[in-house]
Amino acid sequence: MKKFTTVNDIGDIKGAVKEALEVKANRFAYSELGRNRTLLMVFFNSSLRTRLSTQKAAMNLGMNVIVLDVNQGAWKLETERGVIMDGDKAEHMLEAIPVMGSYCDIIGVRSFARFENKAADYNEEILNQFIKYSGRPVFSMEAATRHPLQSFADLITIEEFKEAERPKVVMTWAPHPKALPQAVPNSFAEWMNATDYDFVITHPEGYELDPQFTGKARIEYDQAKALEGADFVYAKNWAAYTGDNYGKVLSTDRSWTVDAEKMKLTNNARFMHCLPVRRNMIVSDDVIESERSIVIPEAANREISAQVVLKRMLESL
Ligand code: AN0
Ligand code: CP
Repeated sequence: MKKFTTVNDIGDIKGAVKEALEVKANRFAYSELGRNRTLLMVFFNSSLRTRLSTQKAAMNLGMNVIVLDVNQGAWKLETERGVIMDGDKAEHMLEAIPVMGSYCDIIGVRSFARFENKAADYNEEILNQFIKYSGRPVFSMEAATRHPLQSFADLITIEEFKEAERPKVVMTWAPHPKALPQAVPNSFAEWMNATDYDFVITHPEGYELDPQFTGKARIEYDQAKALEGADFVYAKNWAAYTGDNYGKVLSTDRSWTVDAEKMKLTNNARFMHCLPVRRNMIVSDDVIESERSIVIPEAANREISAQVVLKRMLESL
């Protein structure tokens, strides 16, 4: 595998889950595969889970790991070509990226949507420059439009916890005080559409996502109706995508918060969230603490999804 940025890069999804469960059962089976290989993780944004789980996955494979927090101690990077660099940015990405590539074998990049320019975000301009100029296999650690390591971990988690062969999975928008990217919901939708699950998305009007991700999913504006009979409730906030509202917070309506009353509408559903989560905005304390909440095993599976991706990349070096 030379690139991991979308569900398409993982190939057969059933095979990927099978490989993930094998890795999980024996996570040190390939501890020689990464010997003398170096992973560089480049963060333009904060992280807890991605940083720790991806580093752990690399260590399980015997790799060395370097982490660069671009905003803490690195030179400020110019991303636009043709700019007269007389401002505060000391270095251009066009030099920085191949230099980074020269110190490693595989690169992971976290670069969120900036909400300044919709086309730049949705063209994945930062991530694509890494793919083009680093000379290394590149994987997304959440880019502007997708978070595939998260969605892969979510899929593994659903496969582990599902009781029905074809579960009903409901992704619900929930309120949050700040504008958050669409990467997690886009990506989750893209991965759920690659399964045969009954997949429903619910959100207030104005929060429609890009149809290239929602695809064949059923969209239901009535949250209570959407939650009826759900086996999994996947909560997430995102900022508006459509038109001039791109990147805006249109609502912080707490009637969309997932609480115990909402969960009663479901088929005793499991509660999921990618974390970090704001309690009593996205989800009530009692729901996230309930025995139906699987947010911790979901986060733990981030190590597994990362290890499958790194293993496949190492195998193709
Ligand atoms: C990010 C987001 O919503 O994309 C990261 C989630 C994994 N969340 C925040 O910035 C709070
Ligand atoms: N879920 C997730 O990607 O978390 P971090 O932002 O902490 O990495």
